[in-house]
Amino acid sequence: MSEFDCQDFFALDDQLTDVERMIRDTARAYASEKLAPRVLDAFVAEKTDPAIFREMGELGLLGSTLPAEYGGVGANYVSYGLIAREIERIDSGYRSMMSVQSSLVMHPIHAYGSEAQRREYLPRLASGEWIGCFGLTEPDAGSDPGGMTTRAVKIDGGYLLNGAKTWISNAPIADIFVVWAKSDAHGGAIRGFVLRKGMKGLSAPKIEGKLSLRASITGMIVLDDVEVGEDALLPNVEGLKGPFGCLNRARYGIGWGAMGAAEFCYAAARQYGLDRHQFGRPLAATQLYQKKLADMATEITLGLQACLRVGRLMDEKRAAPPLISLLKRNNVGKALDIARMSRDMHGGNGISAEYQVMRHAMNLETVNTYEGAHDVHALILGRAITGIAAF
Ligand code: TGC
Ligand code: FAD
Repeated sequence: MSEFDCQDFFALDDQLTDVERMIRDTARAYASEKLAPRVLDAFVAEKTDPAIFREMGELGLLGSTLPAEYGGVGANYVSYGLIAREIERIDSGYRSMMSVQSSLVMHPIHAYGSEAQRREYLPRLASGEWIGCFGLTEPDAGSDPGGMTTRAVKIDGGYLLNGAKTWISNAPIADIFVVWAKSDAHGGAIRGFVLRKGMKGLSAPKIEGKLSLRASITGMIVLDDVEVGEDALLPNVEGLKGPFGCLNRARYGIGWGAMGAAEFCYAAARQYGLDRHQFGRPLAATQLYQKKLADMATEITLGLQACLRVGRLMDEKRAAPPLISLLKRNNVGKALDIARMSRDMHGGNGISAEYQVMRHAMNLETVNTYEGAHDVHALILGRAITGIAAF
C-alpha cells in the first residue's frame, strides 16, 4: 500500500502547481505566525486589529488575482482559494476581512470601474493602507437584495444618496465604501458607487454584541443626503449582476475557507481523542469516536476536491454561478456540522475558548448565512435544475 496522509487523503498537494504551493505556504506561515497568536483575545474582547490589512497587503494576500499594475500579484483563483483556506483555518472573521477587501471591493472597482478609479483606489487597497467594505444588504432586503430601497437621485454634477445598509463587514473602520443603490437617472436600475470615509452625511456605526465572527468588525452604513460627484459611479455595470459578479468570487473563496475551519476542527478532535482517556482507553479507541472522525475526513476530502475543481473552472472562466452555490452551500454546511461535532467530541473542554472549536462553530453560523443563506443556495440550485424560481 502506498503512503497515506490522514490530513490529505486525496493528496491535494500533488495537484497544485509550484506557484500555488508557494502562495499557500506564504498564507499558511502568516496565518500561523501572526494570526493564530492574537485570535483568542480578539474574539473574546470583540476587537478587530486594522493592522491585519497592512500585514496581508505586504504579503500580496489582498486582491491577489489582480494584475501587478493595480497592486495584485496576478494569482489564479485556485491560489486565492488556498489563501482563504489558510486564513479561515485560524478564524472565519479574518478570512472575511480578506475576502471582502479582495472580492467585494477591489474586484468591482477593477471590473466595473473607470481607469481613474482603478488607479486611485486599487494600489492602496492592495497594500492594506485603505480598508474597504461592500454595502448590499439592507434592514428590509437581505436574501432579496432586489428589494433594496437605497436611492441615488441625480443632481447637478453628481448624485444624492439616501438609505441604510446593515450587517456590513469592515464598515466601521472602512476608508472606502462600495455601495449599491437604485438610481433614478438609470430608470431605477441598481448601480454601484464608491464613497469615501468622511463624506458629509455618511456614517458607519458598529453593530455591538455579536456572538459570532467577533474578530471581524461589522456595522451599518447610513446615507443621509450624501452628495457625490459623477466620478463616484462605477460606470461599467448596471443591475444585480454587478453585486452578484462580486459575490460569485467571494462565495467561491468561502467554499475553500470553510474547509480550512473544518480541517482545524477535525485535527483537533483527532488529537483530543488520542490524548484523552476514559474507561481505561483513549476516546479514539471507541467505535463512535472513529466513525465521527471518518465522517469528518470524508466530507473534508470531498469538499476540498470540489474546491479545486471549481477553482480550475474559475481559472478557465467556465464556473457557472449554480456551481458556486453548490460549493458554498455544501462546504459551509458540512464545515458547520464538523465544527459542532468536534465541539461535542471535546466534552466540557469543547466549550472553552482555549480549545477553539466552539469559536469556529460560532463563526460558521454566520458563514452559513452570509453571501447567500444555506437555503437560498438550495433555491438557486433548484431553479437551475428545474427552470422554476421558487424564492
Ligand atoms: P435574478 O433574477 O436571479 O438575477 C438578476 C440579475 O442578476 C444576474 N445574476 C447573476 N449574475 C452573475 N452572477 C450571479 N451569481 C447571478 N445571479 C443572478 C441575472 O442574470 C440577472 O441579470 P439581468 O442582466 O438579466 O438583469 O435575481 P433575483 O432577484 O431573483 O435573485 C434571487 C437570488 C436569491 C438568486 C439572489 O437575490 C441572491 O443570491 N440572494 C442572496 C443575497 C446575498 O448573497 N447577499 C450577500 C450580501 S454580501 C455579504 O453577505 C458579504 S459577507 C462577506 C464577508 O464578510 O465575508
Ligand atoms: P433573511 O433574508 O431575512 O433570511 C432569513 C431566513 O429565511 C434564512 O434562513 C433564509 O434562508 C430564509 N429565506 C429567505 N428567503 C427565503 C425563501 N424565499 N424561501 C425560503 N427561505 C427563505 N451583507 C453585505 O451586503 N455586506 C457585508 O459585508 C455583509 N457582511 C455580513 C457580516 C455578518 C456578520 C452577517 C451576519 C451578515 C453580513 N451580511 C453582509 C448580510 C448577509 O448577506 C445577510 O444576512 C444574508 O444575505 C441573509 O439576509 P437576512 O439576514 O436579511 O436574512
